[in-house]
Amino acid sequence: MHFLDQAKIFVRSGAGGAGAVSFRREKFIEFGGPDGGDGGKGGDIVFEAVPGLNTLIDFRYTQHFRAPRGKGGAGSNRTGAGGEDLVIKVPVGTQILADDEDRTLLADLTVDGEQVVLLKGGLGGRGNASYKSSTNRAPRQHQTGEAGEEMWVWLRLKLLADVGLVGLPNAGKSTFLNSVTNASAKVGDYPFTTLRPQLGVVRHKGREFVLADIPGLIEGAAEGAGIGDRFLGHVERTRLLLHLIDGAAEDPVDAWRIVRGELEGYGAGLDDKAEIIALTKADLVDDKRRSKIAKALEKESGAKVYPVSAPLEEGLDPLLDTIIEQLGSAAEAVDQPAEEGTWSPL
Ligand SMILES: Nc1nc2c(ncn2[C@@H]2O[C@H](COP(=O)(O)OP(=O)(O)OP(=O)(O)O)[C@@H](O)[C@H]2O)c(=O)[nH]1
Ligand SMILES: [Mg+2]
Repeated sequence: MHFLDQAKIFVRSGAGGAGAVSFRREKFIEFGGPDGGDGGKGGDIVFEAVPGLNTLIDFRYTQHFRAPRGKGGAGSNRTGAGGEDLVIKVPVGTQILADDEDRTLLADLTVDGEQVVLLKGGLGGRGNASYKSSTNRAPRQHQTGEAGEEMWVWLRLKLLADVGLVGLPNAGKSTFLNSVTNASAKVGDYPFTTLRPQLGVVRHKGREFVLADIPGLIEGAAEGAGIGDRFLGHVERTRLLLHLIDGAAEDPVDAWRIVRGELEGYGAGLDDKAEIIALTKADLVDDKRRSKIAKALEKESGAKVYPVSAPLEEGLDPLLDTIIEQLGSAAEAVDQPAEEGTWSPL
Protein backbone atom coordinates (compact mmCIF):
# COMPACT_ATOMS: atom_id res chain seq x y z
CA MET A 1 0.00 0.00 0.00
CA HIS A 2 1.34 3.38 -0.95
CA PHE A 3 1.19 6.14 1.50
CA LEU A 4 -0.31 9.42 0.53
CA ASP A 5 -0.77 12.05 3.17
CA GLN A 6 -2.34 14.78 1.09
CA ALA A 7 -4.92 14.96 -1.68
CA LYS A 8 -6.87 17.69 -3.44
CA ILE A 9 -10.47 16.99 -4.33
CA PHE A 10 -13.46 18.77 -5.80
CA VAL A 11 -16.78 18.61 -3.99
CA ARG A 12 -20.19 19.88 -4.99
CA SER A 13 -23.48 19.61 -3.19
CA GLY A 14 -26.67 18.95 -5.15
CA ALA A 15 -28.82 21.77 -6.50
CA GLY A 16 -32.39 21.97 -5.29
CA GLY A 17 -35.12 20.76 -7.63
CA ALA A 18 -37.37 23.30 -9.37
CA GLY A 19 -40.82 24.09 -8.06
CA ALA A 20 -43.65 23.05 -10.39
CA VAL A 21 -46.34 25.11 -12.07
CA SER A 22 -49.50 23.10 -12.24
CA PHE A 23 -53.28 23.54 -11.91
CA ARG A 24 -55.79 21.09 -10.75
CA ARG A 25 -57.81 19.83 -13.69
CA GLU A 26 -60.62 17.48 -12.91
CA LYS A 27 -63.93 16.73 -14.36
CA PHE A 28 -66.70 18.62 -12.53
CA ILE A 29 -64.24 20.87 -10.72
CA GLU A 30 -64.34 24.01 -12.69
CA PHE A 31 -61.71 26.24 -11.15
CA GLY A 32 -59.13 23.88 -9.74
CA GLY A 33 -56.49 25.91 -7.95
CA PRO A 34 -52.73 25.83 -8.35
CA ASP A 35 -51.17 22.59 -7.18
CA GLY A 36 -47.53 22.72 -8.28
CA GLY A 37 -45.35 21.22 -5.50
CA ASP A 38 -41.98 22.42 -4.26
CA GLY A 39 -38.71 20.99 -5.53
CA GLY A 40 -36.65 18.63 -3.36
CA LYS A 41 -33.48 19.64 -1.55
CA GLY A 42 -30.14 18.74 -3.12
CA GLY A 43 -27.80 16.29 -1.41
CA ASP A 44 -25.21 17.50 1.12
CA ILE A 45 -21.52 16.73 0.95
CA VAL A 46 -20.67 14.92 4.18
CA PHE A 47 -17.31 13.62 5.40
CA GLU A 48 -17.13 10.68 7.77
CA ALA A 49 -14.10 9.44 9.70
CA VAL A 50 -13.72 5.68 9.55
CA PRO A 51 -11.22 3.52 11.42
CA GLY A 52 -8.72 1.20 9.86
CA LEU A 53 -7.30 3.42 7.18
CA ASN A 54 -4.01 5.17 7.21
CA THR A 55 -3.77 6.55 3.73
CA LEU A 56 -5.52 8.93 1.37
CA ILE A 57 -4.37 6.92 -1.64
CA ASP A 58 -7.88 6.29 -2.91
CA PHE A 59 -8.35 10.00 -3.48
CA ARG A 60 -5.69 9.85 -6.14
CA TYR A 61 -8.13 7.90 -8.29
CA THR A 62 -11.38 9.58 -7.34
CA GLN A 63 -11.07 13.32 -7.15
CA HIS A 64 -14.53 14.63 -8.01
CA PHE A 65 -17.46 14.18 -5.69
CA ARG A 66 -20.89 15.48 -6.60
CA ALA A 67 -24.02 14.95 -4.58
CA PRO A 68 -27.21 14.43 -6.62
CA ARG A 69 -29.70 17.26 -7.18
CA GLY A 70 -33.17 17.34 -5.76
CA LYS A 71 -36.04 16.24 -8.00
CA GLY A 72 -38.48 18.78 -9.36
CA GLY A 73 -41.87 19.27 -7.74
CA ALA A 74 -44.96 18.02 -9.57
CA GLY A 75 -48.68 18.55 -9.85
CA SER A 76 -51.10 17.47 -7.12
CA ASN A 77 -48.85 19.26 -4.64
CA ARG A 78 -46.19 16.64 -4.85
CA THR A 79 -42.83 17.75 -3.43
CA GLY A 80 -39.80 16.53 -5.37
CA ALA A 81 -37.62 13.88 -3.76
CA GLY A 82 -34.49 15.15 -2.03
CA GLY A 83 -31.07 14.26 -3.47
CA GLU A 84 -29.24 11.79 -1.26
CA ASP A 85 -26.33 13.09 0.77
CA LEU A 86 -22.93 12.02 -0.48
CA VAL A 87 -20.90 10.59 2.38
CA ILE A 88 -17.17 10.59 1.71
CA LYS A 89 -15.19 8.27 3.95
CA VAL A 90 -11.80 9.40 5.16
CA PRO A 91 -9.31 7.99 7.66
CA VAL A 92 -9.54 9.10 11.27
CA GLY A 93 -7.06 11.96 11.60
CA THR A 94 -7.99 13.63 8.31
CA GLN A 95 -8.14 17.39 8.19
CA ILE A 96 -10.10 19.27 5.54
CA LEU A 97 -8.39 22.45 4.42
CA ALA A 98 -9.55 25.24 2.12
CA ASP A 99 -7.68 25.74 -1.14
CA ASP A 100 -6.59 29.23 -0.11
CA GLU A 101 -3.21 30.63 0.74
CA ASP A 102 -3.44 29.88 4.42
CA ARG A 103 -5.00 26.47 3.92
CA THR A 104 -7.70 27.41 6.41
CA LEU A 105 -8.80 24.47 8.51
CA LEU A 106 -12.42 23.67 7.71
CA ALA A 107 -12.81 20.45 9.65
CA ASP A 108 -10.73 18.01 11.65
CA LEU A 109 -12.04 14.48 11.91
CA THR A 110 -10.42 12.88 14.90
CA VAL A 111 -13.03 10.45 16.21
CA ASP A 112 -14.28 7.20 14.66
CA GLY A 113 -17.63 7.74 13.04
CA GLU A 114 -17.49 11.52 13.30
CA GLN A 115 -19.42 13.28 10.51
CA VAL A 116 -19.13 16.80 9.16
CA VAL A 117 -21.45 18.43 6.64
CA LEU A 118 -19.11 20.47 4.50
CA LEU A 119 -21.53 21.69 1.84
CA LYS A 120 -25.29 21.95 2.15
CA GLY A 121 -27.45 20.91 -0.76
CA GLY A 122 -29.49 23.69 -2.40
CA LEU A 123 -33.08 24.17 -1.23
CA GLY A 124 -35.84 23.13 -3.55
CA GLY A 125 -37.71 25.90 -5.38
CA ARG A 126 -41.29 26.81 -4.42
CA GLY A 127 -44.05 25.44 -6.56
CA ASN A 128 -46.88 27.69 -7.71
CA ALA A 129 -49.27 26.32 -5.10
CA SER A 130 -47.30 28.12 -2.44
CA TYR A 131 -47.95 31.51 -4.09
CA LYS A 132 -51.69 31.23 -3.87
CA SER A 133 -53.33 34.09 -1.99
CA SER A 134 -56.69 35.79 -1.83
CA THR A 135 -55.61 38.25 -4.49
CA ASN A 136 -53.77 35.83 -6.70
CA ARG A 137 -55.69 32.65 -7.03
CA ALA A 138 -53.98 31.37 -10.11
CA PRO A 139 -50.33 32.19 -9.67
CA ARG A 140 -47.89 31.10 -12.31
CA GLN A 141 -44.90 32.01 -10.18
CA HIS A 142 -42.47 29.35 -9.12
CA GLN A 143 -38.79 29.11 -8.27
CA THR A 144 -35.97 27.17 -9.76
CA GLY A 145 -34.05 25.25 -7.13
CA GLU A 146 -31.20 26.86 -5.28
CA ALA A 147 -27.80 26.07 -6.75
CA GLY A 148 -25.49 23.65 -4.96
CA GLU A 149 -22.19 24.82 -3.53
CA GLU A 150 -18.82 23.72 -4.82
CA MET A 151 -15.21 24.01 -3.84
CA TRP A 152 -11.80 22.45 -4.04
CA VAL A 153 -10.46 21.25 -0.73
CA TRP A 154 -7.29 19.63 0.51
CA LEU A 155 -7.43 16.53 2.60
CA ARG A 156 -4.50 16.11 4.87
CA LEU A 157 -3.92 13.09 7.00
CA LYS A 158 -2.20 13.39 10.31
CA LEU A 159 -2.10 9.94 11.76
CA LEU A 160 -3.43 9.55 15.22
CA ALA A 161 -0.91 7.56 17.17
CA ASP A 162 -0.14 7.62 20.87
CA VAL A 163 3.60 7.33 20.51
CA GLY A 164 5.83 8.52 17.66
CA LEU A 165 9.21 6.98 16.88
CA VAL A 166 11.91 9.46 16.00
CA GLY A 167 15.59 9.10 15.34
CA LEU A 168 18.32 9.23 12.73
CA PRO A 169 18.05 6.90 9.75
CA ASN A 170 19.20 3.38 10.58
CA ALA A 171 18.62 3.86 14.30
CA GLY A 172 16.46 0.75 14.36
CA LYS A 173 13.02 2.36 14.42
CA SER A 174 11.34 -0.06 12.05
CA THR A 175 13.04 -3.03 13.68
CA PHE A 176 11.63 -1.84 16.98
CA LEU A 177 8.14 -1.34 15.54
CA ASN A 178 8.21 -4.87 14.14
CA SER A 179 9.31 -6.46 17.36
CA VAL A 180 6.72 -4.83 19.59
CA THR A 181 3.74 -4.69 17.21
CA ASN A 182 1.93 -6.67 14.55
CA ALA A 183 3.46 -4.47 11.83
CA SER A 184 5.91 -5.74 9.24
CA ALA A 185 7.81 -2.64 8.29
CA LYS A 186 10.73 -2.86 5.92
CA VAL A 187 14.08 -3.01 7.68
CA GLY A 188 17.38 -2.36 5.94
CA ASP A 189 21.01 -1.90 6.68
CA TYR A 190 21.04 1.53 5.00
CA PRO A 191 19.54 4.97 5.65
CA PHE A 192 16.02 5.84 4.49
CA THR A 193 14.67 2.34 4.37
CA THR A 194 11.40 3.77 5.59
CA LEU A 195 9.80 6.13 3.10
CA ARG A 196 6.33 6.40 4.52
CA PRO A 197 4.88 6.29 8.00
CA GLN A 198 3.52 3.10 9.41
CA LEU A 199 1.43 2.32 12.42
CA GLY A 200 1.46 -0.65 14.72
CA VAL A 201 -0.49 -1.59 17.79
CA VAL A 202 1.47 -2.48 20.92
CA ARG A 203 -0.17 -4.79 23.43
CA HIS A 204 1.58 -4.83 26.73
CA LYS A 205 0.33 -6.05 30.09
CA GLY A 206 -3.31 -5.78 29.11
CA ARG A 207 -2.98 -2.30 27.69
CA GLU A 208 -2.83 -1.09 24.13
CA PHE A 209 -1.36 1.85 22.34
CA VAL A 210 -0.58 2.87 18.77
CA LEU A 211 3.01 3.42 17.71
CA ALA A 212 3.95 5.35 14.55
CA ASP A 213 7.20 4.77 12.67
CA ILE A 214 8.27 7.60 10.40
CA PRO A 215 11.25 8.09 8.08
CA GLY A 216 14.57 9.00 9.72
CA LEU A 217 15.61 12.58 10.31
CA ILE A 218 19.00 13.99 9.46
CA GLU A 219 20.64 17.31 10.14
CA GLY A 220 18.85 19.94 8.07
CA ALA A 221 15.63 17.92 7.76
CA ALA A 222 13.67 21.01 8.78
CA GLU A 223 15.11 22.64 5.65
CA GLY A 224 14.32 19.63 3.51
CA ALA A 225 17.49 17.52 3.80
CA GLY A 226 17.01 13.77 3.45
CA ILE A 227 13.31 13.08 3.25
CA GLY A 228 12.91 16.31 5.15
CA ASP A 229 10.51 16.87 7.96
CA ARG A 230 7.30 16.40 6.05
CA PHE A 231 6.39 13.29 7.95
CA LEU A 232 6.84 14.93 11.32
CA GLY A 233 3.24 16.10 10.96
CA HIS A 234 2.32 12.53 11.77
CA VAL A 235 3.86 12.70 15.21
CA GLU A 236 2.42 16.14 15.96
CA ARG A 237 -0.58 14.57 17.61
CA THR A 238 1.15 11.86 19.57
CA ARG A 239 1.37 12.09 23.33
CA LEU A 240 4.92 10.86 23.55
CA LEU A 241 8.00 10.66 21.41
CA LEU A 242 10.16 7.58 21.63
CA HIS A 243 13.58 8.67 20.54
CA LEU A 244 15.74 5.77 19.35
CA ILE A 245 19.49 6.17 19.27
CA ASP A 246 21.85 3.69 17.65
CA GLY A 247 24.00 2.45 20.51
CA ALA A 248 26.59 1.08 18.10
CA ALA A 249 27.07 4.44 16.38
CA GLU A 250 30.19 6.48 16.88
CA ASP A 251 28.64 9.41 18.68
CA PRO A 252 25.22 8.64 20.16
CA VAL A 253 25.12 11.90 22.10
CA ASP A 254 25.56 13.86 18.91
CA ALA A 255 22.83 11.76 17.27
CA TRP A 256 20.49 12.78 20.07
CA ARG A 257 21.39 16.46 19.62
CA ILE A 258 20.84 16.41 15.86
CA VAL A 259 17.36 14.98 16.16
CA ARG A 260 16.44 17.35 18.99
CA GLY A 261 17.60 20.22 16.76
CA GLU A 262 15.30 19.11 13.96
CA LEU A 263 12.35 18.72 16.32
CA GLU A 264 12.92 22.29 17.48
CA GLY A 265 13.33 23.47 13.91
CA TYR A 266 10.02 21.91 12.95
CA GLY A 267 8.08 23.66 15.71
CA ALA A 268 4.41 22.77 16.27
CA GLY A 269 5.25 21.91 19.86
CA LEU A 270 7.25 18.80 18.97
CA ASP A 271 10.14 19.77 21.18
CA ASP A 272 7.79 20.19 24.15
CA LYS A 273 6.49 16.66 23.92
CA ALA A 274 7.51 14.16 26.53
CA GLU A 275 10.45 12.16 25.23
CA ILE A 276 11.57 8.69 26.18
CA ILE A 277 15.05 7.70 25.08
CA ALA A 278 16.09 4.21 24.12
CA LEU A 279 19.52 3.04 23.09
CA THR A 280 19.12 0.45 20.33
CA LYS A 281 21.42 -2.33 19.16
CA ALA A 282 22.52 -2.89 22.73
CA ASP A 283 23.63 -6.37 21.65
CA LEU A 284 26.35 -4.88 19.47
CA VAL A 285 28.26 -3.13 22.23
CA ASP A 286 29.87 -4.48 25.36
CA ASP A 287 28.54 -3.67 28.79
CA LYS A 288 31.22 -1.17 29.54
CA ARG A 289 30.68 0.93 26.45
CA ARG A 290 26.92 0.66 26.80
CA SER A 291 26.86 2.07 30.29
CA LYS A 292 29.29 4.78 29.28
CA ILE A 293 27.06 5.88 26.43
CA ALA A 294 23.93 5.67 28.55
CA LYS A 295 25.52 7.83 31.22
CA ALA A 296 26.67 10.43 28.72
CA LEU A 297 23.22 10.53 27.14
CA GLU A 298 21.48 10.81 30.49
CA LYS A 299 23.73 13.67 31.43
CA GLU A 300 23.05 15.47 28.16
CA SER A 301 19.31 14.88 28.02
CA GLY A 302 18.42 14.76 31.67
CA ALA A 303 16.27 11.70 30.98
CA LYS A 304 16.65 8.02 31.78
CA VAL A 305 18.01 5.96 28.91
CA TYR A 306 16.68 2.46 28.15
CA PRO A 307 19.07 0.08 26.39
CA VAL A 308 17.24 -2.36 24.11
CA SER A 309 17.88 -4.98 21.50
CA ALA A 310 14.73 -5.35 19.47
CA PRO A 311 15.75 -8.46 17.48
CA LEU A 312 16.77 -10.26 20.68
CA GLU A 313 13.79 -8.83 22.53
CA GLU A 314 15.99 -7.60 25.31
CA GLY A 315 15.22 -4.59 27.45
CA LEU A 316 11.79 -4.15 25.92
CA ASP A 317 9.69 -4.73 29.04
CA PRO A 318 11.00 -1.89 31.19
CA LEU A 319 10.74 0.46 28.22
CA LEU A 320 7.14 -0.53 27.44
CA ASP A 321 6.28 -0.30 31.13
CA THR A 322 7.43 3.32 31.17
CA ILE A 323 5.51 4.15 28.01
CA ILE A 324 2.32 2.65 29.40
CA GLU A 325 2.82 4.48 32.64
CA GLN A 326 3.38 7.83 30.92
CA LEU A 327 0.46 7.36 28.58
CA GLY A 328 -1.75 6.77 31.59
CA SER A 329 -5.38 6.36 30.69
CA ALA A 330 -4.62 7.03 27.02
CA ALA A 331 -3.30 3.50 26.74
CA GLU A 332 -6.55 1.80 27.61
CA ALA A 333 -7.70 -1.11 25.51
CA VAL A 334 -9.00 -0.13 22.11
CA ASP A 335 -11.49 -2.57 20.70
CA GLN A 336 -12.35 -3.31 17.07
CA PRO A 337 -9.14 -4.08 15.21
CA ALA A 338 -8.84 -2.30 11.90
CA GLU A 339 -10.01 -4.12 8.83
CA GLU A 340 -8.10 -3.44 5.67
CA GLY A 341 -8.58 -4.16 2.04
CA THR A 342 -12.16 -3.46 1.09
CA TRP A 343 -12.21 0.25 1.47
CA SER A 344 -13.14 2.94 -0.98
CA PRO A 345 -13.91 6.61 -0.39
CA LEU A 346 -17.55 6.10 -1.30
N1 LIG B 1 22.18 -6.12 16.02
C1 LIG B 1 21.13 -5.30 15.97
N2 LIG B 1 20.76 -4.76 14.78
C2 LIG B 1 19.71 -3.96 14.74
C3 LIG B 1 18.95 -3.66 15.91
N3 LIG B 1 17.96 -2.81 15.56
C4 LIG B 1 18.10 -2.60 14.23
N4 LIG B 1 19.14 -3.28 13.74
C5 LIG B 1 19.64 -3.26 12.34
O1 LIG B 1 19.89 -1.92 11.99
C6 LIG B 1 19.57 -1.68 10.63
C7 LIG B 1 18.59 -0.52 10.52
O2 LIG B 1 17.36 -0.90 11.09
P1 LIG B 1 15.98 -0.22 10.68
O3 LIG B 1 14.97 -0.77 11.64
O4 LIG B 1 15.72 -0.38 9.25
O5 LIG B 1 16.30 1.29 11.02
P2 LIG B 1 15.36 2.58 10.83
O6 LIG B 1 15.63 3.47 11.98
O7 LIG B 1 13.95 2.15 10.63
O8 LIG B 1 15.98 3.20 9.53
P3 LIG B 1 15.30 4.18 8.44
O9 LIG B 1 13.97 3.63 8.12
O10 LIG B 1 16.23 4.12 7.31
O11 LIG B 1 15.25 5.52 9.09
C8 LIG B 1 18.99 -2.98 10.10
O12 LIG B 1 20.03 -3.68 9.44
C9 LIG B 1 18.59 -3.73 11.37
O13 LIG B 1 18.65 -5.12 11.20
C10 LIG B 1 19.37 -4.23 17.14
O14 LIG B 1 18.79 -4.01 18.22
N5 LIG B 1 20.45 -5.06 17.11
MG1 LIG C 1 12.74 2.46 9.08
